[in-house]
Amino acid sequence: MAPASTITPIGPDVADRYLSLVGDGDEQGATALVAALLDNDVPAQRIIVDLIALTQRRVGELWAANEWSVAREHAATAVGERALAAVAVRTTTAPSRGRIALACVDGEWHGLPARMLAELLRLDGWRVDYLGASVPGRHLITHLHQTGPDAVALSCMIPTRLPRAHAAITACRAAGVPVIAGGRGFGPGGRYAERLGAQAWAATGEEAVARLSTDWPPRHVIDLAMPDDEFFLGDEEYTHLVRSRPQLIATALERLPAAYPGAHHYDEAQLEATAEDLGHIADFLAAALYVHQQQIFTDFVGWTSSVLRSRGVPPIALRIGLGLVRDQLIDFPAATAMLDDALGTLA
Ligand code: B12
Repeated sequence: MAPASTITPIGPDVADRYLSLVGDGDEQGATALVAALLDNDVPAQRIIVDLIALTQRRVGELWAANEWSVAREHAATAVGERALAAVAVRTTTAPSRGRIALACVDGEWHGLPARMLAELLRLDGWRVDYLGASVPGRHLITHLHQTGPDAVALSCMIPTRLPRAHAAITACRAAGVPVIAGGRGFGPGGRYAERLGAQAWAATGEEAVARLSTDWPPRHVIDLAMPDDEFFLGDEEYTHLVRSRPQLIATALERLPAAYPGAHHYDEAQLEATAEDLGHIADFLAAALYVHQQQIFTDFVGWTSSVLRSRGVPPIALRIGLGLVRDQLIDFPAATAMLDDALGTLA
């Protein structure tokens, strides 16, 4: 293995070494590696995008494939945060552009992707107020009134947070601050971002940097304050599902042993995991109803079935879970159609 001081570009050898360091929870090794890259004139942006971010995605795959435990993923992510901080501390940039408030949507705990974006923007000369994970809408708005930024950058990594993203975007518009949205929660190609009223969307941190430096505020925005009927998305089915979530899960758990005899012997941890899975079904279904997009629910079911498969959970378990939720929603045609469609993809 090459000593840290001789490392130059970010090739597969460096990526493998960094992955093994984060997988080992080796904070000192990982920060020494990024410091060595900086010493060798590798640009900070490349370290963030090609090393830290790419590795995080690999960490996600390893977790999803059940090769890494949740604890190992958490430890690796914590090391990733430190490596990013090590890059930030070594690269000071005087602000030469405007000011951006960057926040994760309420209930969105993926703070690291947003933090990476914060550093990329800072390196490009923006003053960035990084507000962190799960920022309640009202606090975000207070911050806007206190600081008057040129943009809000809003991160949403999981679609279940889209209703909250909508509330935040609407409030930012009302406060007169344009929003650039990002993160995989906004769907492929950011298709839900515009639907929820964001002025712009970017797929990656680098795309956001390019967009904000060339076209901000976006030329096509006419009236930021427009509260539009078009943006009213939640309907009765969505509201019912959100309100009845606890009861829905409790009833499904009660009925589970009759539908799936193996559940008679579930221990406390298995019951807890099942309740969590049922909660995810309810949350993804609610998000799909909110933006009227079947795809959100179908993608979730496909993703869940592969995660469960890699953990040796029989495919029938997911079918049963979906069925137990469906049986309680008979008067809700949009929800049952979504569940039927997703059940069809499982068959
Ligand atoms: C680490 C991690 C966590 C950590 C986050 C800790 C932290 N401090 O960030 C914790 C443990 C909290 C977590 C929790 C969960 N997670 Co998680 N997590 C991840 C993981 C492994 C890495 C995230 C990351 O850092 N990615 C790296 C960045 C760089 O990814 P990126 O998308 O390319 O980011 C770029 C763009 O998205 C964009 N971007 C991001 N934000 C913004 C904002 C703006 C304005 C712009 C313009 C651009 C932009 O710029 C970024 C930089 O280029 C991902 C896997 C993955 N592929 O990302 C899963 C992942 C996102 N998680 C997932 C899931 C399911 C969950 C949980 C539901 C798990 C559970 N059972 O509880 C919870 C949900 C928690 C919540 N409510 O938020 C799934 C989501 C799947 C889906 N259906 O959408 C993923 C994809 C894992 C997987 N392989 O399936 N997670």
